[in-house]
Amino acid sequence: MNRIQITGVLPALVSPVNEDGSIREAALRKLVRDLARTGISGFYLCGATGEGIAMAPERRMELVEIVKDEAPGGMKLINHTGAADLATACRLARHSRQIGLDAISSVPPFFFSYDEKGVLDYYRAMAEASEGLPLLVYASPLSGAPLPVSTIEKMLEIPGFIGMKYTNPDYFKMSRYKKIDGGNINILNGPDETCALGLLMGADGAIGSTYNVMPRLFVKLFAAAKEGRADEALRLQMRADEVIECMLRYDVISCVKLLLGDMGYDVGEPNAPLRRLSEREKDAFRASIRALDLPETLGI
Ligand code: MN9
Repeated sequence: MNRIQITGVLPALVSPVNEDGSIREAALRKLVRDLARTGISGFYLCGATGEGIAMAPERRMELVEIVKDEAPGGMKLINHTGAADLATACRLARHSRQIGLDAISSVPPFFFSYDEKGVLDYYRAMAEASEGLPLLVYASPLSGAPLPVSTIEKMLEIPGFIGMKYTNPDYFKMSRYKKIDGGNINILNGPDETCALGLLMGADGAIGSTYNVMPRLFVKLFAAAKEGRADEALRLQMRADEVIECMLRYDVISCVKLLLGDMGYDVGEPNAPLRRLSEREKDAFRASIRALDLPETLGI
């Protein structure tokens, strides 16, 4: 089985929501439609940037159904189906199969400290519920359970397991994961700040929050890295990092949502109680972006 099924640039799509958590359908549809024209290869839904863990399962299902309906054929749709309770995770995985999404993904089980058997049982149950949809483990500092190479090797037995979304700037460690099964493991870079490094060190593609607002820059960066133009990839990375540095001073999800709002996508604020910017912070953030004077960096 060829596990390298997802390549290119995939925005970790923001979830446009109202105060009561309901989906802003028109904004979502417009965002998906426009981003799909920028050269990206798909979307990662309901992950950290997509606030899935902070949303009710029904809302998550509604959101992915709308995206499935709006996204042009050929866009890879990966659904983060992780939840603190296995029944919800399996329900979301089953739903992903039913509506024809391309892959599922999850952080390892969290809150309690699970042992390796617990971690493997969690992913196996989700894989079974999805009837073997391609499965990406989300290795993120946001989640507890450790994932040594030896645990990931055991996942090769799980039907559908293809690889990892790796959100960690330790690229030596990433390169050790990429050696599994002779390189037949799909690794997607997580940290946008170091996307070029991830791609140069062997990642097959990249998933990230800031690709919602800089899709074209990262599509160019991906091509440069994979065509051996490392200097060009690094030049683009440095440009993006000026923007990302401003976001990291505040909060990435809120800043991405704010920029999208300013671009005409009425995506609203993050779900409560996630961090929100005060009006002062919003103005200060906008001013810091304007001061960069980097034309053609931001934009869909
Ligand atoms: O993996 C995102 N990571 C988290 C995706 O949300 C934890 C990244 O895209 C970061 O938001 C980004 C900024 O730090 O690299």
